[in-house]
Amino acid sequence: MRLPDEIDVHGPVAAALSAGKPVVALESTIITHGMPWPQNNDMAAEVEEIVAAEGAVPATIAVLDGRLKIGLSPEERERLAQSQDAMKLSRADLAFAIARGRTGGTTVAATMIAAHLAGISVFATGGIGGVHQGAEKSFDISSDLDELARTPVIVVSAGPKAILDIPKTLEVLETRGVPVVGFGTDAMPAFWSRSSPCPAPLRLDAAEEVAQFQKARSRLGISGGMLIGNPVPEEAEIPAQEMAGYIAEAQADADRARISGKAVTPFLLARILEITRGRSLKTNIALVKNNARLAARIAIALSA
Ligand code: PSU
Ligand code: MN
Repeated sequence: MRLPDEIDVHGPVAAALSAGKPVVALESTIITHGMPWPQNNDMAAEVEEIVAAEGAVPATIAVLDGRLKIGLSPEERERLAQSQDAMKLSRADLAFAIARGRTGGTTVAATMIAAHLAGISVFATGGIGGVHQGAEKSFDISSDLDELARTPVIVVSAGPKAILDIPKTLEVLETRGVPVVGFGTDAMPAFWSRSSPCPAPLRLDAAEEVAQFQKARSRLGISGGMLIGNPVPEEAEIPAQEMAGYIAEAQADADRARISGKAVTPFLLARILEITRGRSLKTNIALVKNNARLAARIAIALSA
């Protein structure tokens, strides 16, 4: 398949794709807007190592100086992690950054688009975007949800970020026809916490089962992505009742500072990091690593 001229596929990723070997896409908004330097770079490097140790090839996706990169060298990753003016790119502005020669981290939505273009069908992130608290007034609903409905990539997450309205996020996903699978759990995971009051709409317990489900969907011509909710490991969890207070405090600060649009999620994550004195960041790193491991296993099951 001939890729658009704007895309650069990193050598090891290109080799794996042409040999039909398992590849896992990784997003980069978590690097540019989700975590501070230098933990962002360390996290990104460790996540790639985990994917490789499982036997799949990691492809961190980002836009660097107008080039859509499918896989980064360690130098490129470090440059992105230190960049001060990186954009936060979603479906609306991915091509803008490319046309204007800009640099940016790709959100879940933009990473899904890029992964699908390159022929990658599994992707690991931390938590997806969704329906924000107070969305009935702000109309703030992440375009991650629409992308899950249209682009056939399996997204491995620790659930919707708990700063969101999780019941409304699940309702929108159901309306849009997106399967939401609790991995080894009956309760929908809530990012920093292993469970939320919402039941997981579907449950699977093994990577092979996820692969079989996605293969059945594609044989039936049911297009679109799938969301896996993989609970954060127990030892890294912050219980939901405890998180609720931190989230409410951060949300009140965001409201007072009139934060809106793309800035909301980065503001809340950074504020919660301050309020928990770094504990939320440790949990975030642990859950991303856990998701990378599962994504690699799913990619391997899909290619078998
Ligand atoms: N997971 C994390 N940290 C993050 C994100 C996910 O652990 O920062 C990013 C993803 O790129 C996701 C984005 O697409 O947050 C959601 O942003 P918004 O709510 O503005 O759509
Ligand atoms: Mn938003």
